[in-house]
Amino acid sequence: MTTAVTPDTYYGPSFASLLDQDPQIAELLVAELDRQRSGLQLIASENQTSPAVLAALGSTLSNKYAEGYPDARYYGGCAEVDKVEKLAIERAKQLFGADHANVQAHSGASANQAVYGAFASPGDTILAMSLDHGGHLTHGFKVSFSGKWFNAVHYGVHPDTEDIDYDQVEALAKEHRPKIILAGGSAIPRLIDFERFRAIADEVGAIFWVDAAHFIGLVAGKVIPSPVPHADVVSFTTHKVLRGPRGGAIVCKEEHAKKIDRAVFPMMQGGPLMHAVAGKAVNFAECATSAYQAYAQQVLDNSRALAGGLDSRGIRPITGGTDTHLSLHDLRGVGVTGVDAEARCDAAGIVLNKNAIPFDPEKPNVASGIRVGSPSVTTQGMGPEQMETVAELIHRAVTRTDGDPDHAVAREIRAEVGELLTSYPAYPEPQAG
Ligand code: DSN
Repeated sequence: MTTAVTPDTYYGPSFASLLDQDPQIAELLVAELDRQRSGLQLIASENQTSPAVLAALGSTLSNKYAEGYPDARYYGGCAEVDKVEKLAIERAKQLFGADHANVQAHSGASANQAVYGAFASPGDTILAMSLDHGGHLTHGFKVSFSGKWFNAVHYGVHPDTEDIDYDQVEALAKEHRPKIILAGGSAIPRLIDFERFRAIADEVGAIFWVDAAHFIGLVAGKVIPSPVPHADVVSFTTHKVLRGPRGGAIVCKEEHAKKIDRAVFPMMQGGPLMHAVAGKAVNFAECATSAYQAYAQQVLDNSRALAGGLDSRGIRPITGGTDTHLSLHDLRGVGVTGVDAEARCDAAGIVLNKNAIPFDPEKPNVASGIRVGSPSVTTQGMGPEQMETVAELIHRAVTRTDGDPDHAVAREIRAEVGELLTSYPAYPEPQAG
C-alpha cells in the first residue's frame, strides 16, 4: 500500500504545514506509515497506537515545562497540564488497582532508572533475570548503567523446563541478600509466579520489583494475573501490548510513593513530556473498556496459535508454548540462524527479530532464535486462523529464501502478505460517507 503525500487521517491537519515547510521529513513520515502498513509486524514489543493517542502526542502540550507534580510545579501556567496529569494518574491507579502511580517516566529505561534510584545506592546488590535467558539490558547487564553501578547477580531458566528456575532465585537471594529482587524481561513467554518471588523477597528482606513492560497490557486487559498486589513496585512501558504512546510509568504501594516520585523527578528526569502524559491518559481510558479486554484475549489466543503453527512446522517454541503475547523459537531444528531468519523474513515482508535462546551456542548478534509477538496483527483484526497462515509464511521465508528481496519465493511470500493485509490493514483509511 502506498499512501499519497497529503494530509492524512493519522497525521492530522497540521501535516499540511509540515509538508509545506519540510517535505523531506513529511515524506519520511509517510514512508514509515507505508512501511507499517505494508508488512506483517511481529515484533513483540511494538503495536499500533490509536489516532486519539497520536493526536495527544502531536499536541501543543509538547511546549509546556512542568517540572514537579500537579499543584506543586516549578513553573507558572501549569493549570491545564495539571488536570491532564491528574487524569493520567487516576486512570492508571484505577486500571491497575494501584495505591500510587507516576506517569512521568520518558521510557521504560527511565522508569527503571528511577526504581533503582528509589531503592538502591551504587554498589548495592540486585538480583534479576540474565539478559541471555530473557531479561533486559537495564536489569544489570554489564554495559548498562545498571550493570556498571550495581552488583548485579543473575538467575536464569532451568534447562529442563526453560522457565524461570525459582529454586535458583531463592538460593541466590539467600547467598547474596540483594537490596532488590527484580522479575520480568523481554523474552519470557510464560507467566511469572509473583507469589513465589514475593515470598523469596520477604525471606531476605528485599524490595520486590516487577518490570512488567512486556505484559502489562495483558494485565490491563485482565487476561493474566497482575503483579500489582504482590510487588512493592511495578515499572512498565506504555507502547507494547498496552498500545499507548511510547513512554514509561510506575505504580507502587503507598508507602513507596514519595520515594518513587522523588526518584523520577528531580533525581533522574527534568521536565515531563506532557504531550506523552496526555497520550498515556488517553490510552489508560482506552484500556478500561470491554473492547480492549476483548483485544487482550485475542492477543493471547493469537500468540498461542502462532506459536503452535510454528511448532508444528519444526520451529520449536522455548518452554513448549506461551502464556503471553510473545513466543521465542529455537531455529536449530530447521538449521537456520536467528540473524539469517530475520533477514529472510524481512525480505519477504515479515518483520520480526532474531533473539538469543536460553543456553544459546551462538553469539547474541547471530542467535539461534526468533521472537514473535501478536500485538500488532491483533490490532489489525487478525485471529487464530490468520496466525496459521502467518506461521506458514514465516516457515517458508525462513526455510526457502535467502534474504534477497528478488528471490522468487520471497516475492511470492510478499504478494501473499499483501493479500492478507488487504483484509486486515494497519491504520485503514476511513470509509467515505
Ligand atoms: N527493546 C524492547 C523489546 O523489544 O523487548 C525492550 O526494551
